[in-house]
Parts: sequence; C-alpha cells; structure tokens
Amino acid sequence: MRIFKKIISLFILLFYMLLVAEVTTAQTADNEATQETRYLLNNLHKQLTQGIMFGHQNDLAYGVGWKYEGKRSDVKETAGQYQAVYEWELGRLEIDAAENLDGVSFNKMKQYIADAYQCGGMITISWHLNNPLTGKTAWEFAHGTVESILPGGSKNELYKSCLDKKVAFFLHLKAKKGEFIPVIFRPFDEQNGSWFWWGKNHCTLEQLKQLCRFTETYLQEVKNVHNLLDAFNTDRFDSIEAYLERYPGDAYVDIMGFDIYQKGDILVNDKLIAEVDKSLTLLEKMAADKNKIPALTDFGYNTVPDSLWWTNVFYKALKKHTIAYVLAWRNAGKKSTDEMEFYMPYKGQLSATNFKIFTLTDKIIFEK
Ligand code: BMA
Repeated sequence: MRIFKKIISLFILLFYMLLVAEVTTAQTADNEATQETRYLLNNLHKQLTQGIMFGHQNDLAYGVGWKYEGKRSDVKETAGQYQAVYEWELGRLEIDAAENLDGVSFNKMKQYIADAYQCGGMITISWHLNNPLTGKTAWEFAHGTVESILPGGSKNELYKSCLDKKVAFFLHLKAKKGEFIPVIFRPFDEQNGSWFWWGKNHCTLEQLKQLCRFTETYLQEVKNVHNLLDAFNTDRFDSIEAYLERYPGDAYVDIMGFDIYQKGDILVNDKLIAEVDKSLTLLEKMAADKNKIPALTDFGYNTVPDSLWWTNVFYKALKKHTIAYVLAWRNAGKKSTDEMEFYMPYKGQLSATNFKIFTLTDKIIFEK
C-alpha cells in the first residue's frame, strides 16, 4: 500500500514538473516581464512548428487610396481575413506630436492595438525617432549622435525624456481585464545599414550595443515597463558573424530578425529567393542556439509588380522555414512626392488573386 502511495506521489510530482516546464521554457529578456508577456513568448516558441504568422504595418489605419474607414483593411479585402500580426510606428511621439511620422494618430493607434489584441492579434512596435542631436528626422544622420545620447553624453537627458514618452504609451496599453497588452518592441532596426542616425557608419559597434542595453535597462528597471519583448533586427546580411556584430547580448533580446526588400524587376526573383532562403537558414540556426524567436521583421516588393510574386517568389523563399512571423511594410499609397508605395496588394491590384492563393497554404497563418 505504501509503495502504491509513493508511486502515485511520484506521478503527481512528475506531472507538476512537466506543467512548470511547459509554462517556463522560454526566458524573457526582461526577468520581470508580466505573465502575458511571458505567455506570448512561450506561444511564439510553440507556434513555430505550426506555421508563419502574417503581419502588416499600419494596416487598420489606412491602405492604398483610403484612410480611417472603420475596420477597413487592405489585407482583409484581399485575403478575406485579417492578419495575425499588427505593427505600429512610434516615431514623433517623442516630440509630443499627435500623429506619427506617417500621419497615424497616436490615440487611434492605442484603440487599434486594443482591438487587435482582443481578437487574438499580436502587436509589434517600430520606432524611427528623430535625431536627438539635431532635431531632424531619423534619416538625417550626424556623426556622434549615438555617443551623445549614452550616459555621460550631452543629450542623454533629452534621450531619457524621449523614452519617457514611450513609457507613457506602453503603460497605456491595457486590455479588458486591466492587464498590460504585451508588445514586441523593435527600435534601432537595420543598424547594419547607414541610412538611420544609429546606422553602421555613424557609431561604433560598442556604442550601438550600449544604446540597446541602456534603452532596455531604462525602460525595465528605471521605469518599470514589463510588457515588452525585445526585438533585434538587421537589414540583409550574409553571415552569422556579420549578423552578430551589433547584437547586444542574449540578455537583451527575445526576437531575432532581419529586413529584406526586392528591388529591381522580376528578373531578380530567383536571386531574392536564394538570398531569403540562405538568410533564414542562418537566422534559424542562431535563434535555435540562443533559444530566441526568429522572424522576418519587415519585407516587401514595392508596388508588387509581379502578378505571381506571392506564390512564385515569397512562398518559395519561406516554405522550408520555421520562423514566427513575417511583416509586410506599409501601404502608403500615393505619397506627397507623387511616388506610389505599397507592399501588400489591395482589391483589384495585379497580385491580389495570387496573394489570396498564398494565404490558403497551411504554412501561412492569419487571424483565424
Ligand atoms: C519608409 C517609408 C516612408 C516611411 C518610413 C517610416 O520605409 O515607408 O514612407 O515614412 O518608412 O515608416
């Protein structure tokens, strides 16, 4: 009888250990991350084997030829369902603007985020903050900007005040039961290119790493923001060494990604497939070694001029891979410069029918 009881207790213990292991397999970069944030990371690990979630920047706010029309969405109108991942941009929040740098109202954005979260969507946030040294845009670099905002630099206090605006925004993101909405935060993207003030030619490798570490530590430890998963993402890269040059360390990263765009006509299709395939293979290896989440953090082919691009190019590049999500860049439509910019088809666009076919493959996950 005693032996029997012992065996039962052992089974209970084993069951409990399995349960705890299931809930705590993923370690968030933030040791004090909220429960929902930890669950999000766990779920991202779990769903890696189930398919790739599809996302789009600014999707609910505008599309090609429209803005602020209820629940309208270019993705919904072409795929027949909403996307799984929503990204929003916080550039210009640091200067108290009412709208971000692409004309989206921050107040509306908060509501879009809450609505998408309620429907099971995942939220990510990009941040192209103005140059703190010159007050100009993120694209107007000036030597010494990163150095100036690090501790001891002349603009460190100013940078902290920019972060404080973000803190207020993140702490405003609450769901129905009052819990903070977990979001992926990916500032300082594409830092191996030189088009932003935090880019390759404008600071040292160590300064960029310090900037990432300082930003996270300030948000988490000084301001108690604990609803963020931290994303690190480069632009295109060709080796593990190159990718990791500016990597701030495992303790500062949850999501590892990169961005890639098709440029030129469809003759470069095969080249793009090969490059994405190779980069994803390298990314998956690094992410697996570090127990992080791999993702294609932004991508696109501006104006999608190839009617079969989604199945003939993008799907072919993705099909062997296990990454958490892909995020198409924004459907700006006609810009003030008269240029067209969009990366998702809209109703009637040349690649819309093919996009619908792409969405029906088991590999790609939408809201449903
Ligand atoms: C770029 C373009 C710009 C936009 C910027 C920040 O790639 O889409 O029009 O302002 O991103 O979102």
